[in-house]
Amino acid sequence: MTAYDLLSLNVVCLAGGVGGAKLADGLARVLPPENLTVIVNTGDDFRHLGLTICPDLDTVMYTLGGVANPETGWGRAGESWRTMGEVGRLGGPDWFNLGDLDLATHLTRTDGLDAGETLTAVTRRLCAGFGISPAVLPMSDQPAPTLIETMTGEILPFQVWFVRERWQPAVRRVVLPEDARATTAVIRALEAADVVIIAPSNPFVSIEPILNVYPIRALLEDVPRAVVAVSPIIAGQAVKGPAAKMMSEMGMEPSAAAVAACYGHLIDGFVYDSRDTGMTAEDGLALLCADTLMTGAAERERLAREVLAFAGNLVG
Ligand code: FO1
Repeated sequence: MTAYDLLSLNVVCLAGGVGGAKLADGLARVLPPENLTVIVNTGDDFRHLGLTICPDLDTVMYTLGGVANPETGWGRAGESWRTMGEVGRLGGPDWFNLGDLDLATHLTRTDGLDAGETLTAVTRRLCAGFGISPAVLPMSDQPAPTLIETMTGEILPFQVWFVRERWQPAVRRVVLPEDARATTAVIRALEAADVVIIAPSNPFVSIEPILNVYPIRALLEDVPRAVVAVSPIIAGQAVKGPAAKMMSEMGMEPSAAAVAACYGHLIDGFVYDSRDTGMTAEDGLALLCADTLMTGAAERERLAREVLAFAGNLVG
């Protein structure tokens, strides 16, 4: 495929938090906006201080909008914390940090949802406010909360485990809802996709919650679409967050090869990092070795181009 042909591919990116947002941003720098849809995990969403918080949608939105906090990856750049400070002083729950600018997003979203808008519609409106052109879609319009079962048998809401407990309680399994349904927008985007890119997000708490939403997994299994995943594990370690720790706790070796095995026959191609060695092709899985550490905008764009060229060759 020529570089020109690659730009005419319809691309869907499945994304969780920071890693997903970075690759989505790289893709947005390369593709015409009408050819890119980002489907985002909403399993992390929760109600807090009376507000609906959608951390992964916001991380993707702030990153594509160029307003993300570069140090944390989540939240807004140039943030102030006066409201949160006062919540803490008044004895309110201050374990989940909501900055003053970030609060504007949660207030606007919650107000829209309370007025009967869908999450898809309110996300479109928020994206317009941040000048974002590609479609950013929540995986579902209904709540589809991810739960964490710890080794002690305790079941924790995702953000309680992730932020309040700093992902320290060892994980026995991730519990996903059985009745989650995709939106019409998500189904249409996947039906029209030539290529689906699974971003370097946590396979268990970012990507699996998306695949678990009916009928997303079945749509990915449809042969004409090429499905390519990018490893979030480099040399046995997660670039960010608990993926490697979870793999060890759930009885897997923390490695790029184990991530590829988790996705199994769902993927046609797998991108692993150049710092990894010993990855060998199995069962006809195509492999690409690339520098996957997206340290800046130029690296995001370069990785996006390499992944697109790789995926373009796999389109059936
Ligand atoms: N992550 C943290 O580790 N600590 C926080 O206080 C925190 C606040 C927060 C506020 C808004 C938001 O959109 C995300 C926030 N995150 C925070 C990140 C977040 O909850 C996780 O990184 C994701 O859910 C995992 O992808």
